[in-house]
Amino acid sequence: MSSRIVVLISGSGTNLQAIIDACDASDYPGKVVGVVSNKADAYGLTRAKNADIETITLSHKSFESRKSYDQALMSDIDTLSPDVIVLAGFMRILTPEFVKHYQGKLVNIHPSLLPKYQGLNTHQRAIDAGDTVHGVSVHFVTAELDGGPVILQAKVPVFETDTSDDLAARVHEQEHRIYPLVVKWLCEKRLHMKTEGDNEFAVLDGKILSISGYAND
Ligand code: NHR
Ligand code: GAR
Repeated sequence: MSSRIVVLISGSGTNLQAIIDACDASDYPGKVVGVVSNKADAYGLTRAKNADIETITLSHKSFESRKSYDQALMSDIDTLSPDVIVLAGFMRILTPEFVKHYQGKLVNIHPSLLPKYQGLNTHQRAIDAGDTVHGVSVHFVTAELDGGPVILQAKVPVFETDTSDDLAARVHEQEHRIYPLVVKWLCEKRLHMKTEGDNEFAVLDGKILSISGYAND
């Protein structure tokens, strides 16, 4: 049975597009059944419409609190009966209640080699620090911002002449490769999040992944 994927976006949605494209393969174990944006002008909504995917726009600006916004977001998402929820450039921090509701089904792609550079502006921060290697991480979402267990990372070189945009473009190419792969593992139910006390782990095919995820070298 094909898994039902819901993608949350705030912007251009190139990762959404990579997942939509991957789902076109006849042997892909999931399909995108809905795209949810907190911004009405997100270009990703156009990508979804072009692919005949249902869209929902829910602006955080019409809510008094993060809690009430997330409650509305949850009920909208639940109308789509999702098996997998994918944050793809979704720019709102989610409440612990939201995260708990979708525990183990909710993943994010973050443009750094976590645990480095949690939060925003990651490419510029890597350049400013003089890093020669940068990259991207896919992780399970937990209440700790960008702190959930890493599933897969990809590395890119940083060149001396790089601007933040140069580096972002290089990282994006890798994002579009690794995100559809991780989503596939989730759809196939080969990937789980395991909780032991206060610690969480990513588990693939029954094996706990190292702190830098599957592609550890
Ligand atoms: N929510 C939880 N609970 N845990 C995570 O790991 C999350 C999350 C929500 C989003 C993506 C994340 C990233 O990959 C993400 C991970 C937004 C912000 C932020 O500061 C930080 C990290 C991420 C996404 N957002 C501001 C806010 O007040 C708004 C910024 C804006 O609108 O531009 O929510 O980097
Ligand atoms: C991606 O680079 C993703 O890693 C990053 O936003 C971009 C979204 O691009 N995510 C965050 O910074 C989350 N705070 P896209 O809209 O083209 O997929």
